[in-house]
Amino acid sequence: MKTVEVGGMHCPKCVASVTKALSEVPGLSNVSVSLEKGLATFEGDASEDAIKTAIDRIGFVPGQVK
Ligand code: 9UX
Repeated sequence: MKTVEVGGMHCPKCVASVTKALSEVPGLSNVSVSLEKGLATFEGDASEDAIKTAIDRIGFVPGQVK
C-alpha cells in the first residue's frame, strides 16, 4: 500500500472527487481516501508526477507520496 497526502478536502464530496481522480490514474487501484487524515491510500504503480497532477488538476493540494 502507498499513500499520498491530499490537502484542501473539507467534505465527503471532496473525498469522492479525489477517489475518482486517483482511481482513473493508469496503474492505480484500491484507492481509499480519508477526510480526517487528509490522506489517500492506494495500490499499484504510477509516477509521482501522475499522482500529484491528478490531485492538483481537480483543485486539491498534493503532498508527500510514500
Ligand atoms: Mo464540499 Mo469539497 O461542498 O471542495 S466538495 S468542500
